[in-house]
Amino acid sequence: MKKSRYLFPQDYMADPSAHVFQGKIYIYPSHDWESGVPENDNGDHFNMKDYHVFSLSDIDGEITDHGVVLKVEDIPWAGRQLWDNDVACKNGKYYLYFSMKDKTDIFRLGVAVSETPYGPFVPQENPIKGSYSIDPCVFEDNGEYYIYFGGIWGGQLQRYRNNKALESAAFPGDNEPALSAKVARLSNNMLEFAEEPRELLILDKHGKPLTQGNTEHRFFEASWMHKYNGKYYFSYSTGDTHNLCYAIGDNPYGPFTFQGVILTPVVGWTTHHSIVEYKGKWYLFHHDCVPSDGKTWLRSMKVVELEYNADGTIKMIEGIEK
Ligand code: FUB
Repeated sequence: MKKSRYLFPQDYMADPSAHVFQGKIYIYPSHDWESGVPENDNGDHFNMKDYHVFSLSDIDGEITDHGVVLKVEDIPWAGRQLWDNDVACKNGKYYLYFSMKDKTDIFRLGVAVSETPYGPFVPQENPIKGSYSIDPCVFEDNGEYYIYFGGIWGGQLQRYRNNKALESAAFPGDNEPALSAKVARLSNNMLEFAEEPRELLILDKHGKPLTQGNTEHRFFEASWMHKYNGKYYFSYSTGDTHNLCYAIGDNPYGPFTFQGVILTPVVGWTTHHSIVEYKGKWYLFHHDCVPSDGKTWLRSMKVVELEYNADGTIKMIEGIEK
């Protein structure tokens, strides 16, 4: 396996969502910076204020920084903290889905639209109706588009059940089914949920839902979906245990059966990724905090080749290379 490489050593970028558009890889990261906000369990120190777009036409080649494509101050409903984003293309238009706190400090999902994959992106007046929590990922399958989202702790998912806000945040007991990501089909115009978000079920090998106490494997944040040999691979971060894990299903809604770890913990608290095929090879885009000497809020994006075993399982990658 080839070593990973840092993609943009000039600045701190995290949560890279990579897609192939118009024959190139486009990367949509979060843009970390030193805002001075103290570190806490809510993730207030991840106080990002804009997004850049990057592209590559050769995986080992030079990266192009397309500059700032969306800023907090341009978003009418903005409070603070532009967290992870993702982009989908439909009928020649590009839709950027992002997570941000509104003016009442509640995370919502927003959409911004562009004529090109490299922006600038024009935000909608309001967040997606009925949206909550963080980390949107959009996946196209047979002409339908599905949005995956959610994140616990600072991502606020524990404040909801069945898409309704609770009186107060609550986690399931350790032996109860874990809180998990949500999935919804998008409307034809890509700007709304076409249906109530559904629970994304991750089952163990015996068909039982992963439990909240199974912290090494249960969902925390950072949803990603890709398809390989006709199967649907849902991957995610386990947050406080710092693994990237995956589960396989037969359709975009699941259920998904847990398979294992894709990436062992990296230097830094968060781990977040995307998986994409380019010119016949598969790649894992992710981040770590090696260049900032472990500052969790100053992350650097990387890429490494991802390989499959003959049975479709993914070969585990070491987060800290020897
Ligand atoms: O970048 C801010 C947050 O950190 C993301 O939304 C999470 O997935 C974690 O990577």
